[in-house]
Amino acid sequence: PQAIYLEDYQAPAWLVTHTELDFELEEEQTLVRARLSIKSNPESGGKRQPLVLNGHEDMELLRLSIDSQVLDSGDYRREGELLTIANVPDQFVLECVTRLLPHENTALEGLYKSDGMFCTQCEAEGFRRITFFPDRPDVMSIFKTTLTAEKSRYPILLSNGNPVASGEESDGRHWVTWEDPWPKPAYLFALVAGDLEVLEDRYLTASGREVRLQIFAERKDLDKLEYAMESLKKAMRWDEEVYGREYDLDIYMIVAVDFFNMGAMENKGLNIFNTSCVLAHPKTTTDAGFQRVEGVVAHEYFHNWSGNRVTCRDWFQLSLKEGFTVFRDAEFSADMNSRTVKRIEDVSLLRTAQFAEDAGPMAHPVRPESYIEISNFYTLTVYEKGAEVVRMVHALLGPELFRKGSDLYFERHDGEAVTTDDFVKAMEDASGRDLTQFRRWYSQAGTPRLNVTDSYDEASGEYQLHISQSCPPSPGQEHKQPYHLPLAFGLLGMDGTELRSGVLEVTAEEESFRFTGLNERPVPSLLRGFSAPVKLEYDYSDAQLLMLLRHDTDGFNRWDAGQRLCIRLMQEQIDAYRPGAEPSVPDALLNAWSELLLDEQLDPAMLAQCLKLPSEAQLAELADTIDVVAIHEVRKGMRKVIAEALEQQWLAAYQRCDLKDVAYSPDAESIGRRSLKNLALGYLMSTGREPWLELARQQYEQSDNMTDQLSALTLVVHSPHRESADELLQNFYLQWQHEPLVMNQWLSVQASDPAEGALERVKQLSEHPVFDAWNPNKLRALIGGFCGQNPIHFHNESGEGYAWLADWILHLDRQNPQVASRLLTPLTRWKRYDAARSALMQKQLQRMMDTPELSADVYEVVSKSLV
Ligand code: BAL
Ligand code: ZN
Repeated sequence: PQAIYLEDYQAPAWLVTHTELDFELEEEQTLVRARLSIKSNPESGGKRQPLVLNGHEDMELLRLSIDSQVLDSGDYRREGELLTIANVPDQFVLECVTRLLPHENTALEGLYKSDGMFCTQCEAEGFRRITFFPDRPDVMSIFKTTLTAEKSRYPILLSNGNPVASGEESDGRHWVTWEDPWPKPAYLFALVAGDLEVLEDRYLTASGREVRLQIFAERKDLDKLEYAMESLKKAMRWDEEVYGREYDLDIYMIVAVDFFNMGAMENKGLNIFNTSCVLAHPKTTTDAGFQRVEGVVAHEYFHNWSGNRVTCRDWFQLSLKEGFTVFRDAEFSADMNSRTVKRIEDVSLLRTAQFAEDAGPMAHPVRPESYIEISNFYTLTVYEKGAEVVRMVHALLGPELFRKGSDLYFERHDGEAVTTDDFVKAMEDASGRDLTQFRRWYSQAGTPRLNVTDSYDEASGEYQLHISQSCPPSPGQEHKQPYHLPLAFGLLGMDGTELRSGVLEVTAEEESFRFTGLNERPVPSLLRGFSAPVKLEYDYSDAQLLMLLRHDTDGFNRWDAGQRLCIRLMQEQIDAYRPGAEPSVPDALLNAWSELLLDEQLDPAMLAQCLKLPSEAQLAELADTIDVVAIHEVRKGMRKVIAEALEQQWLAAYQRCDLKDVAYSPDAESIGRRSLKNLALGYLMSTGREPWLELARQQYEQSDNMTDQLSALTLVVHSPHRESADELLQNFYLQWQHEPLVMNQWLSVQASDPAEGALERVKQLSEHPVFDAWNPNKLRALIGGFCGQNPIHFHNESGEGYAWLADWILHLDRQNPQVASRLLTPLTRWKRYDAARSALMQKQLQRMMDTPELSADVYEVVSKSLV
């Protein structure tokens, strides 16, 4: 497989102004007739070039004609993924007939079948599996699509835009024609054909246009669509109010499918969603699931402007739409729920998974410079770090100028395919700010480190912050230039009084900031709200951290101070770990936590965040060499100490937050109460005492919602009470075996169970009837659950976990390369482990590397990991 480079970008030689597609959907095959109106691109350098179209090797070409003249095989060349026609006029109509086998399409890219319905996934390069086309995002075309299928099996026929004609044929088949008036790249094309039910609603836009809203799903899931509909309407209103963006078609459709590689897809007017990101019902969906639905529905809706109306010039610019849209959906969720809690959750993900990506072999800038397979670049770096970069622009410009910049961006580039540089330029032009140095955030990979020291002169009352920044090397980037970043801060007195606050703009490798008129040496609260995606180092004393945990006026930093203290404590014990050693927790921390637990004024959601120990994944990310056993044992031991020391407070918190007699609601306050309640139950269970097992069992049996039921199940399964665990697992299975999304949870809970014999259990589960190796959600639940959420067993020193994963990757690579490549991630981190484990992981990577005919997806990740 060959790498593609950003620096080789050239404007398309040919444009497709109109695309007409005709799909004959049948059980054994689908015939696609494409009629493309093509003209040469005046901006591509003058000289007439051959027409080069993309077309997947597996796609069968039945007929090709230019202006009705049929071409024979001597008139064109088909090589790999490319079809080249040397001599074409300046403007012409190309007609092409292809035969597809959707029922055999296990890669779930292009046209495929999910549970008997036809659906598509074209981003990034799926359209080339449907017909021959210049499949690149800067070729934008007006689409008209006709679908014909047997009416009884496929009563619903959908595509982008508006339905303009329909009819019936004598043989029981029917057809519908859709027209999308907005030019779009092929990656936004979609179709769906199936026997679906629909939830309908209406939305009145700010300018008074009525939009029909439809969410389609299988009949059995019709009762799980209301929350997505409410979320959609909220997102539509929010985008009008916050960004001045209205919806632009008469219909907005969402379809839920169970077989889907991603979370969801923003196809114009016809979003296709993984069921896990759209279906929600109190009985089957957890609070986290409800929040995911709200966030993803909003994300895909926001793409209508940040992605569809203004799209990417090429796939190196993916963060143009993804980073911006993640920022938009995060702000939406913050406005709908608790802003601080949302920030804590997002930063936790960034610090564990994105920082780990930045430190691994696949590290890349937010705007990558090369790729072999673009599917490998739908990453936390492009999405989440990309969103942090947009957040920093927001912080540097302030909300008004940022809005002015986004207005200018949308106005200037509406209908265009542009670059991240165009986005930054619009922000510069609207604000008058120079973001030249800031652009390094797009081109340099790695997580910068900010080292902060301070000095205080009592006589003059002058306080100085000395800041130095650096960024470790990453593949292909040995040396980094300094970044421009906003450092939000506060200076606090030891009693918690806020003496100063503001935002410093850091630009130099080393610089100092001076503050005068301070009567005492302040405690700095640095990087408030996590104002830049960096690792901040400042030598806080325990007393300072405890003060910040108690008093910081910035909620995020209050949480962060507590986390820093715990991390320090845990790291000391991890470094000194000996099997059987008893972990300890200093009284100062226990007293602070006790105080927090007794403070009934504190928001339970925030409190729950503050009282969670840093995850094993985060401790691993921070370690020089990851000691999975020490991390697991120390964390478990500390939990037990904290649980026992504060047992009565945990019980009080549990009782205080119990919403027993109140009907379930996924509002922020109730979610917060449930999160504290279940955290408290978790600590109580950590004591190992019998009454709390009874309490958990009681919660499992009596709860009216999945959050409480699943929390109780997980705690019992992950406890040493095997008999109860087996009993509840069986009970849960019998209750929910007909709900695929709930069964994913059932698999995950077992896959992440730290008890002995985990690998044997997941091997057995892979033979269980609920497990379906063709379904990405099931693969993520079981294989992802074991390899990502069960570190002590995946990293068992025998290396059997590694071999099991490699067996799966090699199997899945032939079936669904995108999913295979994703699941591979844990093995790519081999350099972070001790010599014995890293040798075993490397051996499995080498075994994959030595396997002939790897997909480009897996080849890229394996080969880069072995460097
Ligand atoms: N564009 C792929 C799915 C998403 O990010 O919305
Ligand atoms: Zn997106």
